[in-house]
Amino acid sequence: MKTPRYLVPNDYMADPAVHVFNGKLYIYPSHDRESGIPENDNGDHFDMKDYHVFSLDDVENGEVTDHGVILDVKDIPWAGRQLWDCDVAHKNGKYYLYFPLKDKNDIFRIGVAVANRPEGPFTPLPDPIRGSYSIDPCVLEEDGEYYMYFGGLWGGQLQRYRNNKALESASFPADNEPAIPPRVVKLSDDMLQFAEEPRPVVILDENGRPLTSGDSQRRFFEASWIHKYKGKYYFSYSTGDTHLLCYAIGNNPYGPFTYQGVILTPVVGWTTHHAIVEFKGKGYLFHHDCVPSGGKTWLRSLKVAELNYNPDGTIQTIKGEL
Ligand code: FUB
Repeated sequence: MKTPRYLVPNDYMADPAVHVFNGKLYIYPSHDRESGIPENDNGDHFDMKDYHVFSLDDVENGEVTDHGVILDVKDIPWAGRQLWDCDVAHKNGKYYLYFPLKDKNDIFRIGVAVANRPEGPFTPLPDPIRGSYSIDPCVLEEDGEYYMYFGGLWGGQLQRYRNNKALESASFPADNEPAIPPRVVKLSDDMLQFAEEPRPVVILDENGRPLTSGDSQRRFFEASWIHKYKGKYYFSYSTGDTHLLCYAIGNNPYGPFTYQGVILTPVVGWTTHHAIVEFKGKGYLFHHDCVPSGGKTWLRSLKVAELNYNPDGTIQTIKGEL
């Protein structure tokens, strides 16, 4: 694949989660829209109201099928506002859509909706997952167990929690202290709850020390994704205000993970967010940028580029279009 490809040129879609189900590639993005809400650090302008699912058989040239709306905020009983980045997992013939949404008190929780097919429609449960908080869930299946990674700073509210308890007020560590970690948690057998308390995902530097809060070029901000390559676990994420997609490698789903480098340099827009998938023997980076909307940070467009590894398992950095 010579140049990256826009996948849904007639609408604004972002934050792709991508999986191969029944030999087809399915994309579950956020559905951006013009809300008229002014841009702020809280992300209020990302006021999304539904999800679509897309499928394709050939990443490089194939037609992208839009299967339409699979979940609408008006059908979620506990909804306040803002459907952000979701993910989907498959177990025993059912598909589980995990989505972050603010509840009626404006607190992000993670909800679940269930379908019999990857194309949905998905039926939401009446309540969010007990003990869930913050944003950007992504799910790994490993030997019949499912692990959810989640979290996001600033508008994603992760700075409001310590040891899975809500703080009186948000708190950021000093620059030389360990950065706020994303979280990982095993899901219950029925896929509808956490099976344990969420644990911190520790990202270490080359000397085995946790990345610090002041290390804004490398520390976690949001957009967790996890994939496996040659027996290793690759945890990738966005650095938020420094606009990089980075990755770290570990030996098991709980980590720790050791920082390796940049996957994608900054793109047009503020957020950067992705999914990494192998399909028909090739690696791909699904992501978004704001080139088609002329740089409006809340109107993002889905894109795919080829992703390649070096012989030592490191990822070759892709240059974002600026
Ligand atoms: O789409 C809303 C938020 O923007 C996502 O949840 C973040 O990861 C960022 O892409």
